[in-house]
Amino acid sequence: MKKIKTIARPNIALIKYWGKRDEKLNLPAVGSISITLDGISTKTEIWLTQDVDKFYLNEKIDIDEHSKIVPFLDYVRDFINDKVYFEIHSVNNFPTAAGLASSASGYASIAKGINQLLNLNLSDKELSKLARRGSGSAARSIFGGIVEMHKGNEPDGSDCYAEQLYSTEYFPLDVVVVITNTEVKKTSSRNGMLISKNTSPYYSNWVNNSEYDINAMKMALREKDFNKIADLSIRSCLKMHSVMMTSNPPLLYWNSTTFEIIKQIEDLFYEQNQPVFFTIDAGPQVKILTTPDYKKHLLKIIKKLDNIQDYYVLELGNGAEIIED
Ligand code: 2P0
Repeated sequence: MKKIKTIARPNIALIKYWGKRDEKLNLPAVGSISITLDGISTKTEIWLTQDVDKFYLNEKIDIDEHSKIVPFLDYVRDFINDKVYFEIHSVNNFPTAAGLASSASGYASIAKGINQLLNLNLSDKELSKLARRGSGSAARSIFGGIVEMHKGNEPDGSDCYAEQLYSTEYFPLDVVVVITNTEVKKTSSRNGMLISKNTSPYYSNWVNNSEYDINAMKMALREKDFNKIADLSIRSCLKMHSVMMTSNPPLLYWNSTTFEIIKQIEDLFYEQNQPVFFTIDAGPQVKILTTPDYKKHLLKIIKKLDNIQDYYVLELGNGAEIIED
């Protein structure tokens, strides 16, 4: 029996994705720019089985996860026009509640595995479109280093895909993920995006401004301008959270520790001109980015923080890969 093993890593967006232009095809309303991480990953084993899909996350059947993956596998069956079924075992080497999108590394590793298992010979661009069907952010985890997700304009999503802007070596960044709370979030990103689209008075501005943010970040990256990268990242994050907070019901993902850390990092960057910035996703964890030179100093600051539960020190990583036996 042919069995494929793959690995993919989570990513963190510097220019954020929040909102869809098409829920059914999972097409984002805005483009995004992310970095793929190293040090944490999802490993997936996948093979063909009979009559019914089986999905194990961390060696357990999870009803919620199973109900999310079956529509994705239905799409694969439509795509290849063949009634094949899959047994999939995905294992994360990081806690699911850590605020690091496990769906990104999960679906990227599964898409990579399906491509190999069924000899589809998809290019990475097509692979990112396939991964996007599982989770928007998964399209970005197909690639390593610094990645752009194109929102595209075509109704069928043919121009909606991710691509690598720069490899892992281009711009050395270190990432410290600070865990402030490990409870599962009340509102998933998928539901939250729909609530924001339908109710936030700021949503249309968020969508209309996104192209400017993408282009400004691409220029900052081209110029390797840390301060511009930092400022654009912080403001994209805060704009996204403004949309979340002004949704109805409000999507308040932060806690008081999240806010305390933001204040400290904001002060370090904007007042003390230190090379450090933050970004936050749909949860209370704070991702702090810095240069290799400043990392040691940053870790000293983090160790002094009250009320944090844990932290991970990570770097930029590669895209989805086949693991050879
Ligand atoms: C991002 N997030 O750009 C943003 C920031 C969360 C906040 O991409 O519905 O799990 O599967 O496409 O990919 C999380 O969204 O959502 C996400 P779906 P996904 O990283």
